[in-house]
Amino acid sequence: MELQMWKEILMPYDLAVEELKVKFSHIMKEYKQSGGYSPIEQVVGRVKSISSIIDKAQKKGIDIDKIQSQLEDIAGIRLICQFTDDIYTVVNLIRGRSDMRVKSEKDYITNMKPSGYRSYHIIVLYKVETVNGTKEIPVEIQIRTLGMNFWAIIEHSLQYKYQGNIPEHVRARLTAASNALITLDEEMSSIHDEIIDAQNFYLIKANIVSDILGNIQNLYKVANKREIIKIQDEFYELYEEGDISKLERFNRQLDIIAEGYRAQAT
Ligand code: 0O2
Repeated sequence: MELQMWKEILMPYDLAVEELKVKFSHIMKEYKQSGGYSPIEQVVGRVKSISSIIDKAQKKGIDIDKIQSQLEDIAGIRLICQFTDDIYTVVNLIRGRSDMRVKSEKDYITNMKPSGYRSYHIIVLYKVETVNGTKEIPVEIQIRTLGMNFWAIIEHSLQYKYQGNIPEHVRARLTAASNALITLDEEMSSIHDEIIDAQNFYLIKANIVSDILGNIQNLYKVANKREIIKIQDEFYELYEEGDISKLERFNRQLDIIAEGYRAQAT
């Protein structure tokens, strides 16, 4: 097949990946903006390279003309989560969406692969609008924790280095690493609530600080310089102290001061 032909075939896959990256990133943003914790930590996506498509088609005995109907991971999205439980939250989120249809699911977390690979795979059918009309594209969504992702990336590189024949002693160490990561994921899940509290604390503080800085910036336009400098110094002191309730109280006072200036102006 000519390069131009490949490019045309892969175009809607590229569109599907780009659109889904935006959509999943937006889910993260929505959770974080409402001051909450996002079950998705990171979103990545890719269209399989032409050489990987040819390799995989050959390995699976798929005719090149049939790759579009028989290869389901040409378009791939990877969603990275902090905790194993988050993976199932994300799976439910995907199942409930109206813009993609779940075709199949594989739970390699409950049923780990013999290699030690763990991840949750969902094939969804996703519609894109191209200049040649609507196309329904299969997209493989891999959902894993940071630990599972770390292991898969390392193992993938070793597969590549040893051309699929990883020596037994390396394989044994990979299995040990996979077991260690299972323990790590379980350990992290057991302090799940504490970690989320810490992250929420950080987010709340960041939101208050951003509000305070906005208020100070607005006061610059209306208040006198000496008052602003006093407010700023007070803010730096409170920031160093790091007490959220004091910062909240300070922000409320700034709101009242700003309100007073607005009232004066009208
Ligand atoms: P790439 O380069 O990541 O795209 P098969 O591929 O024949 O095993 P199937 O049904 O096509 O079977 O897919 P499967 O096994 O559900 O998942 C395919 C993808 O999952 C792989 O794509 C990898 O990304 C990942 N994967 C599956 N098993 C392993 C594993 O043991 N180690 C690692 N590191 N990744 C795995 P590709 O096309 O193989 O590779």
